[in-house]
Amino acid sequence: MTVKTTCPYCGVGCGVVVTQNPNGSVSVAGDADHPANLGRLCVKGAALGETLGLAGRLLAPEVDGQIASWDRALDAAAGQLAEIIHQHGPQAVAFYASGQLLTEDYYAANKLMKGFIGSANIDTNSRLCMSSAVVGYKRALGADAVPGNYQDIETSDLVVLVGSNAAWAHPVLYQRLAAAKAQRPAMKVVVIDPRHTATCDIADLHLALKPGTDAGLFNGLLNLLAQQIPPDTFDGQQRALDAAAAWPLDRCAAFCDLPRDDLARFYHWFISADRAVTLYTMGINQSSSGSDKCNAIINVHLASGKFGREGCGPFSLTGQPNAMGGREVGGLANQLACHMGFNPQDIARLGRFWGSKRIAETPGLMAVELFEAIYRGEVKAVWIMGTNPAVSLPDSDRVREALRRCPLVIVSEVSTHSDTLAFADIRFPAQAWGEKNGTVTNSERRISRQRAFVSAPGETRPDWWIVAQLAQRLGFGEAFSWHHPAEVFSEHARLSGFENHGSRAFDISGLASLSIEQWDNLAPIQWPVTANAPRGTARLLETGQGWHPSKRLQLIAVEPQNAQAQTTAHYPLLLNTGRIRDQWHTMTRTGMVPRLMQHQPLPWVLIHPDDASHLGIGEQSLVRLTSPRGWALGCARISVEQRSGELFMPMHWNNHFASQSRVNALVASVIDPHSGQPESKQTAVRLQRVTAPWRGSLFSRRALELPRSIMWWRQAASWKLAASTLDTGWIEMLAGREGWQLQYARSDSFVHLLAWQGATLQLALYLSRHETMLDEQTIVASFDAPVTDPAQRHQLLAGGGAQQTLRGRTVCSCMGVSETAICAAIAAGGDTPAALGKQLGCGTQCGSCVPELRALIASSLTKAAH
Ligand SMILES: Nc1nc2c(c(=O)[nH]1)N[C@H]1C(S)=C(S)[C@@H](COP(=O)(O)OP(=O)(O)OC[C@H]3O[C@@H](n4cnc5c(=O)[nH]c(N)nc54)[C@H](O)[C@@H]3O)O[C@H]1N2
Ligand SMILES: Nc1nc2c(c(=O)[nH]1)N[C@H]1C(S)=C(S)[C@@H](COP(=O)(O)OP(=O)(O)OC[C@H]3O[C@@H](n4cnc5c(=O)[nH]c(N)nc54)[C@H](O)[C@@H]3O)O[C@H]1N2
Ligand code: SF4
Ligand SMILES: [Mo]
Repeated sequence: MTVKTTCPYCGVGCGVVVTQNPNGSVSVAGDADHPANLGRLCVKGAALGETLGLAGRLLAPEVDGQIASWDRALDAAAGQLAEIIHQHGPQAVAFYASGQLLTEDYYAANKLMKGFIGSANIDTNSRLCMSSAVVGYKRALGADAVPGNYQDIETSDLVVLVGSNAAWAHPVLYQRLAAAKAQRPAMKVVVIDPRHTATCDIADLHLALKPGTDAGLFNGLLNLLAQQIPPDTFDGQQRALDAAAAWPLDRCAAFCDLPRDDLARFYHWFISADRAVTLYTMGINQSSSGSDKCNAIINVHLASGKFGREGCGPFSLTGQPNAMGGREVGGLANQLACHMGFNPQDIARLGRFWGSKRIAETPGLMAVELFEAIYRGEVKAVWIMGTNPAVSLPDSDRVREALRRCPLVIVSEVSTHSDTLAFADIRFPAQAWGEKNGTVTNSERRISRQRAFVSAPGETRPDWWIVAQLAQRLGFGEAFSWHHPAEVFSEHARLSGFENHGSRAFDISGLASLSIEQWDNLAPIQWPVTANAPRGTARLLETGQGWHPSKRLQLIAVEPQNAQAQTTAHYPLLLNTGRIRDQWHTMTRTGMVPRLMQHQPLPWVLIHPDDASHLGIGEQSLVRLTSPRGWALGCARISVEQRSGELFMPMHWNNHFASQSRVNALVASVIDPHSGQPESKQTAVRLQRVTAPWRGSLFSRRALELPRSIMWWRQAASWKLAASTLDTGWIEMLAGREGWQLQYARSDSFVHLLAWQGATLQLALYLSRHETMLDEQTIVASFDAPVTDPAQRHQLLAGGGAQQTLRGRTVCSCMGVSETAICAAIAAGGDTPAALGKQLGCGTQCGSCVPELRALIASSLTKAAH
């Protein structure tokens, strides 16, 4: 059986074809007919089949740690919510939702909170992601609407990527861009990022600006464009141009810490290009002045006429698969549904449509404020759906304390590897990708279906159903009496067109009368979808009109601000955070897939060589980062890709995958005043080398609680360990309790230890003061079958098989090709990615390792030249 669905990871929104094989396994391929990816997939998408197992799934409702029936769990949740609302009013409860919910789920949650509970305290992880972009669009265009589409990126003359590492974060879109540039080399690509990232691989120019200074850079460009704009073309024009006039080239170059000539070249390219697209993501949004930065970018596109036509436009890439859908349903605390706002007309309109007199009349608490209010005890109940705030919010130790204090925490989850679940009084098991049915909207406004292709396991239910059941128990049954997600979608579509008449950009009324079958078969389509545009709309702003009452577009005067995080003598380095290629967010879904752990198995900290040598830190040293908020551990990677004085660390590792590598333990909860988005990209920290002479690996049949003296990082079936002293007492105690027999090999400088239950291996520990070679494959395989042969047991104790091979790090996750193999092939004359691909297969599937292949070739050529 073959089903077409949509990838549940990034906002590119790739179409996926899933085939169920007769042996029960599932194979996944890119959908050649889907306009977002035209058949391509990245490694995360390609590995989706490997995430479908039930290990680590939350499968039954729980109340106070006990498994419960749905009725009991829903009754408990509704009863306690109702009690808190009764005693303290609707403002004392909150929902915290996610851009990974489906539109139908999201619509239901937003309707319950804003329409019936009567508080606007529903916010979402999109606050940490897209909220600055939303403010930027609303201020400039009058609506939260991404004007362009993916083809515009391919047909542009100049593509600028600002604060975007698309090669890793939006890989398929990046591959489309790379292919377009290869076909039309005159197209220019500029990357603006303090770090030299994989995205720079195709760049004609990389501007490694000082973090947080992007608004100065774009103000400088607006200043040069000022002459081109006829007077009074835009609202706010004079003020914006006056603000920009203070930013001549020299000041910009100094402010951004960029070579003057490089900056001038970029300005020249932008001004002289007929068509330009600027892609911007978290390096822009996640800032204490992110909204202004978005407008600084939109300003230059409006001022130069590079919008509303092919190959042009400001283009914020959405992060999550349905961040856009969340914005459509009004999932942010400062919006109402379907692009409505907190004005009397919209409030009344929603009341009429929903048949409710309790519509929230004022904006609710935004994510950071919300968890602060929980901490202070003002919000007494929170329902978290599809997000892991104990890991992803800034100042996450304080967030954890807030959750500990909160009288009622309800969590809807699919995975037991979510740190947030530990704080839940009530747990609802949600259906996961492949089990649930609904729609998502990608970065280019394209609505696609996620379709179920396996039956839902255990007691899992769709998120919209859970919300509707709870609403019924709160007494709002009639408004939540849907039987199928298509009914929810249809209601949402009707609302989008309700009394709209072109005043709200988001209008999918053309889809309101789809039957269940038509909804099920819905082909990807870009909103707006209306009677006038029944087949969707590829591009907005083509008439030059926006959605402000005046219909005019607006330039915003921007006063560039520095990041609020400033280094001090005590915290002298600036920490930047973000994504790696093969992991998704807090790892709950990608952390257990061995092939996704191979590219970067440890949370590294990228350090400039000058800083490293100054601090006595070597490659692979264990390092500790400290900020006024907390600390985290990582593994040093020394590289000139990083500016000196700055560091980078991935955001992914949660407490199920590392003892303490949560980057948000360090980040302060500083926010943008307009969007409420945290400054997640800049934190002042101190860096120290950690001395841990004992290093090694642990393999175990089941997850274990390790003692605090051990630092660890989990990699699917194994744990990498580091410790300052040797302690095996905890294993001896465990073995005593479990009745395991222990087998040792040890000296002053190493200990190898196997725990057996009869012939069954339970645990294998290898710790040493020196580098030890382990044959991990053999060790892992030894857990699968009894080991009776004493010689075999001895070999295992020594570290695995007879011929120990060091594969080295995996570079190409799709084809499983290691760095060692690649370097050998380069040494033998394979000097292009294509040649390596032909020989080893690397880089021939999703292509996202090609930048790294090129870097390996370059570095081995340099070595050869010396
Ligand atoms: N592999 C993978 N892909 C993902 C995700 C994932 O978890 N894993 N998550 C998805 C989500 S939700 C999102 S939001 C997107 C995020 O996609 P991106 O925003 O592309 O990813 P990040 O790594 O967070 O940050 C992008 C870049 O911003 C740079 N940066 C930091 N500070 C500044 C600055 O002051 N100015 C500029 N110009 N740049 C700066 C960083 O160095 C980094 O390279 O990725 C999506 N795709
Ligand atoms: N320092 C720093 N912090 C950051 C960022 C950064 O760059 N730097 N990026 C920020 C950004 S852009 C984002 S988007 C956030 C992401 O942060 P989170 O949203 O916290 O990250 P996820 O791991 O995606 O959490 C989603 C959770 O939902 C669960 N889940 C998956 N599918 C379903 C479903 O269908 N239903 C339900 N109920 N649950 C489901 C998953 O198992 C997982 O636990 O992190 C933000 N935090
Ligand atoms: S690019 Fe994004 S949507 Fe496409 S396959 Fe990769 S993670 Fe999925
Ligand atoms: Mo995001």
